[in-house]
Amino acid sequence: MVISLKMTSLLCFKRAVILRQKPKNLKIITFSANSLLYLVRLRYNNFAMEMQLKKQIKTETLTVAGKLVNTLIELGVDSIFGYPGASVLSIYNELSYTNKISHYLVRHEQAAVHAAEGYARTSGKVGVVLVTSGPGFTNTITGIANAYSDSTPLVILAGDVPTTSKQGKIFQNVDILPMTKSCAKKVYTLNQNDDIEHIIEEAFTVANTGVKGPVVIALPRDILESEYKTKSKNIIENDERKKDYSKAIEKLKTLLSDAKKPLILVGGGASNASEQITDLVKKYNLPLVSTLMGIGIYPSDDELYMGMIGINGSNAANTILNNCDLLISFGVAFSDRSTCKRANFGSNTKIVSINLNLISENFELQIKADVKEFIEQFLSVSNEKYTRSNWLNQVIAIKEEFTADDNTSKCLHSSYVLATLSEHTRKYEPIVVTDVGQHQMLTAQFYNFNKPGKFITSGGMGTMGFGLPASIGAYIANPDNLVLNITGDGSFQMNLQELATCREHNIPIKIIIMNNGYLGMVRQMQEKIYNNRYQVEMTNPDFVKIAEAYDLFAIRVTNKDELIPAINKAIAHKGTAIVDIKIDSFEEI
Ligand SMILES: Cc1ncc(C[n+]2csc(CCOP(=O)(O)OP(=O)(O)O)c2C)c(N)n1
Ligand SMILES: [Mg+2]
Repeated sequence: MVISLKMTSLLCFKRAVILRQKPKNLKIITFSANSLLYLVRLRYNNFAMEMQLKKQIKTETLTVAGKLVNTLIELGVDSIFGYPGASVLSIYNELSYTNKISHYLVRHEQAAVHAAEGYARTSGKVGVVLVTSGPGFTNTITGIANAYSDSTPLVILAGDVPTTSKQGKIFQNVDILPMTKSCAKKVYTLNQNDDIEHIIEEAFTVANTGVKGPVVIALPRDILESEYKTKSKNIIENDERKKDYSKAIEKLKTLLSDAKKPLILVGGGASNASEQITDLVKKYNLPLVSTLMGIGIYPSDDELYMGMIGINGSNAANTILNNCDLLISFGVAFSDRSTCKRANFGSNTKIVSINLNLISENFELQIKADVKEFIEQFLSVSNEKYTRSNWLNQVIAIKEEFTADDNTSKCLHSSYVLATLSEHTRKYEPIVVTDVGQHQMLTAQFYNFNKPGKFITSGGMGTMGFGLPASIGAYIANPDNLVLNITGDGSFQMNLQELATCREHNIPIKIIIMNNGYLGMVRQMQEKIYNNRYQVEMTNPDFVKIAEAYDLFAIRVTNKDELIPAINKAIAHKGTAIVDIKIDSFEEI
């Protein structure tokens, strides 16, 4: 090859060195000794500059960004879900010096928040998100609102433009505080006089105590890059005193002994009290129903479990709910999705609510309490044994009457697919993460959950696209547990770019696409309410080919015979696997 070096080719080569790629038009290069020397110097200078910069940042001063990362390490943070940009590069730089925190680079900031939610909800720890200012931050808002609705503890570290350039039209500048105030538990803006250590510690406490939720910290770039100096501490004291519920307990005991048809209702706010609720149900022989967020708190395959209530609940559970005379609810928000028309809800029933929040003055009894603490006290002072065989026989008959049986159908129905999947995977006790739509409600009804923390779904917001990233987070928090993402063809396409994150970090989740070719939940509503006028049929891509493009394993299922072999292959596969299941397009919940 003839090599010659002219000024144009030199510039071209210089750019290539910087970009670390071979320029396409550089076939012949002429050179002289001087030019070669220039090239060598250029490379050396770049390298030396990089090294000097690294040294300066690391050794000379502890920056606020450095203190931030140290504080995260002290708090036991092991995983961060993020996406970088200029405002937060000082934090990324600090992260590069520690192996105590793994950073998971997602492909969209909304997914970072959902991944952190999946992590938090399956670990009991606070999920941590790191994003840059402007669009990086605005992309997180759906996720933050989702975490707020479902009381998920998160800390979102959001880069912000320098304090000196807050005024005027500044690149990637948005006003984080007003944008997030209504959908976060608390929002901080780091000021020059604040101590980052105290802010971070406080944010973690706020996120993970009482009604949990997402906390946002806006981090101006200039403060992050400045030298760290300790400031005075502003401690939040937690009231650790144990509460005395004896009066409320006496009232509840009277209501219970007067009731002929008592029923327990559990919601997401009771997720820490699975054991206590089970003890209570067994001791008092009470039937139990659940909201969407309460699924798994009480074992689904126990005979006293009557199913999920609400607009998308089972007929059996809703019928039993309408027939009870005393409803004792634990950690239930009484949202419109579970109570249908809230104004009339329970008009013939006495309602008791035990929750961290007060719900309604119309209830017979409201006890503001931590569910676990309350039931422990209740059980410690009650020795009665109840039978109530009439009421129990009645509810068991209602449950049997409504039990679906579609084993005879040739076409693949979701109920059959999900019941088969449940039966076939129960030995793994998987974490099941759903998306939003018919498949979500059918999973809640037909997959059996026998332990808390195994059913992860977007309840309060119903955010399509939650499932795949939340599954990634759930796996990272539980690497020894099988994680299934049961999704719809619509929802999957809302965040499918995260397949790249799966490939990169070799996340062995199993993605089950309930592919009905429709935004099924919307089709069902448009059929019923708008006389079949719908626009929600989808020309979907070939999901198996999509998987191939990401270098992932995928398999398609079109009939019953293929179902179990496909599930087996997906589980046996070491990495991410997609099972694309063609199901009936016109199912109803
Ligand atoms: C981000 C977002 N956009 C729109 C909706 C409204 N919505 C609720 S369910 C649904 C259809 C979901 O379709 P798919 O994921 O295919 O599930 P299917 O109902 O077919 O099982 C839509 C559009 C939503 N919940 N979230
Ligand atoms: Mg669909």
